[in-house]
Amino acid sequence: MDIESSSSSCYDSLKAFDGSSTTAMLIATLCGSTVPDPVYSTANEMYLQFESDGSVTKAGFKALVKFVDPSVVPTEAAAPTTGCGSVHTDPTGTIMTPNYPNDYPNSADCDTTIISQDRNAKVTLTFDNFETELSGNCQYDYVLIYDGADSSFPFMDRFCGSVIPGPITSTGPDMYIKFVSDYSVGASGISATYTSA
Ligand SMILES: [Ca+2]
Ligand SMILES: [Ca+2]
Repeated sequence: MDIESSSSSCYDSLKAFDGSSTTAMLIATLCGSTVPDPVYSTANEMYLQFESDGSVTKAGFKALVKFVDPSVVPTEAAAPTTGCGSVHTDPTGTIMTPNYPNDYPNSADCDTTIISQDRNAKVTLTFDNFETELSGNCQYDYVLIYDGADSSFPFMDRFCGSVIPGPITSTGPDMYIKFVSDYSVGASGISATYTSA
């Protein structure tokens, strides 16, 4: 594994999607020279996309593909929970936690990615409602926002509780939003709209 990276992001990258194209959920964005843990799909398809930017090349990667029985996939390595979270490519849209406006489930882990088709656009996320379990450092239930297509991009903010955060705008064309809930105490959750312009 040797793919050009910076300290906080990937200049060149190998992306793995949980399906047959880039419209499937993004499972991993890989770069750097540390051999990553195995990447698992949730079903029988995985789409890999290697991209290099305008300068600096490295040796690249070599990977082994194995078809395995789902029972051997480690739980902690399994792809993110499906059925919540999504990939959005429309210029505007709505994002909600599962069951909204009823309480979200415990043990949710929802990954939402907004990918602008206009690669010069920025994404603005506006919260319309925000009701999540409040905890001191937002360690129980929370939302994380990253300034790019996944959590390898710069972290922007972390929210919990019931104060509606102000709008957040990315510096680039993509935004990644992760919602996590713990094992107890729910709330009505989050409703937000985004615009890409
Ligand atoms: Ca490069
Ligand atoms: Ca909770």
